[in-house]
Amino acid sequence: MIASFAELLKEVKGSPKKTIAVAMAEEEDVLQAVSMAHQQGIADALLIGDKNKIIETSKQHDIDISAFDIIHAENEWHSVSRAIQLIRECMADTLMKGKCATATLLKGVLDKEAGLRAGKLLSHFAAFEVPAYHKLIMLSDAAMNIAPDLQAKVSIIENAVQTARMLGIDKPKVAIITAIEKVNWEGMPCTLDAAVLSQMSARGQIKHAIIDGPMAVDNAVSSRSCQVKGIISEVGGDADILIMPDIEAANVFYKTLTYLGNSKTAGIIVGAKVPIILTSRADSEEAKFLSIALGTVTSVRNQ
Ligand code: COD
Repeated sequence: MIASFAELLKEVKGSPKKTIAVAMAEEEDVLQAVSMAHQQGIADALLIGDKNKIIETSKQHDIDISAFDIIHAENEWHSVSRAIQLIRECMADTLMKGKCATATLLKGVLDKEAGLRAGKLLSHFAAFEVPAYHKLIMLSDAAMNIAPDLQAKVSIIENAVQTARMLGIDKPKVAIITAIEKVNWEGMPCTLDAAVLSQMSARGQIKHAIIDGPMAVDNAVSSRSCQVKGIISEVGGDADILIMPDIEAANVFYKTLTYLGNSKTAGIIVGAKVPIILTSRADSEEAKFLSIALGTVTSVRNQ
């Protein structure tokens, strides 16, 4: 079981190298991250974007990109579609977002003819190493599905569970996060979804996980909170995965951990033909590097 990013890196360094197609690679942090991944034997890269700007950015920040092929693309959309095409032609194993907008990348991925759909819902999966928690904590969906309904939540859970299992967590503990631990069907309909998801898990309709909800974040990560509130739960205080009610809650949680929680972060889109390394533009070079490691390990284990 991978319980820290150090363990993730150890695992990925012992795995076969993968090739990343970087869409709109003319961004300093992205070039730093792929260069570091190459130096550490984790991944190779194809840099797609404005060739002059890629070279200029690398020179300006003294980044060694000599090992990578650069494929010129006229504009943002051309960069995204060319990167996706290279994956479809098996020239690369994972896709990475460079300077392009998230929505542009996702629209390219979702394109029915030329995209990377695999016949199921795509969702964002993030992992955090937080000093206050005893293992990695995983989160979905902070970046793709805006307001998932019950059916979409089932798919989001299945994607997250599958990814956690690739990290060696055989039966992840999943907390369905809401503001309270009881059902309030009128005021907070997400609590009703949480109760249904929990029961679906108990009856084996969602497999390979232990799911409990509704749960507030404190119940999910603190046994003491469960004791105080009289919650008896296998998940309480030991959750591996937090499923948020919508993108707003998930994104606020993601950014709070990143900026105020002294955490390390990695994020990818799962459910497509290949993992998509997708970080926020303001995320650190380290977050981009760790996301490459996460994307690479899931690519290796997905084979
Ligand atoms: N998985 C699989 N198929 C999907 C998904 C998904 N998650 N989302 C949409 N589709 C399919 C639909 O079934 C349809 O066939 C087609 O894609 C278009 O669907 P629309 O019209 O609902 O989708 P778009 O193209 O308008 O938008 C899709 C986005 C993913 C771009 C949109 O949901 C979005 O903007 N999400 C938030 C992205 C964002 O801003 N993230 C930043 C937060 S950091």
